[in-house]
Amino acid sequence: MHTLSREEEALRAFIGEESETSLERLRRFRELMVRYSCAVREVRTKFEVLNEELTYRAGRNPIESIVSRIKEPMSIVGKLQRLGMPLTVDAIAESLNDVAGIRVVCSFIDDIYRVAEMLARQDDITVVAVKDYIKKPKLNGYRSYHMIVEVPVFFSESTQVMRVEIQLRTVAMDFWASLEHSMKYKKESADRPEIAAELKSCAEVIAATDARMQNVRLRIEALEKQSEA
Ligand code: 0O2
Repeated sequence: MHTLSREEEALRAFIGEESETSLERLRRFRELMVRYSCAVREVRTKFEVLNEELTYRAGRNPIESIVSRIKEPMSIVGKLQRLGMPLTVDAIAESLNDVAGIRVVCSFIDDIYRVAEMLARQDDITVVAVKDYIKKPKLNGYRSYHMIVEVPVFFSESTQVMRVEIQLRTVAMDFWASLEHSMKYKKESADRPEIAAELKSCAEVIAATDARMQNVRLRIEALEKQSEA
């Protein structure tokens, strides 16, 4: 018996009964995903360009790594259902901000604000929302700088403005968030107060270390300037 893959299951939720209309919906779904994929590539390139230029100018790279992804069809279905939205292609484009996602891992906290500001200043970027979980961490200790941006993508016959979710964090914040996510995923025991408290305490140690590492870098830079003068 053919078992449905996660993508097939999700697509089936979208297309329902087989009919011409369903095929048209499937085509529009695939086209939308292509558009998100191109939008992600554009924003990713913008960060790569900034990183290359800043590395050349300052002699050190502010960005350690960039990862991008398009949300899995099953996760799209799950999120639309959670939001009580209809399972339609239009609902995806109108209601979801995180179908296209980019994670930018920076060396230091000030690098995050610097590259975020440089991106926001670009003519074709519109910042739709910002959540600063570095200045205001989540109760569980999560820290990151989140932006939702709109970027125009130029296709053969039209220009489409697409939304992309960007998460900027330091290497240390990324270490915490990745492990916290993998340990908590679908495990109810991970919500126990003593485990939550331990994770929060780790996040605070990491945040303090981030601040100290930045301070060390600033002191080294100041000493270098002094010796050049
Ligand atoms: P996944 O699997 O990483 O994609 P919204 O996206 O606006 O509907 P929300 O919660 O208001 O929902 O958005 P927010 O706060 O900007 O968080 C969006 C993403 O940030 C999450 O996506 C996670 O990737 C990350 N994130 C937020 N809070 C935490 C946290 O406490 N721990 C970790 N490890 N990551 C977090 P998803 O879709 O929830 O998950």
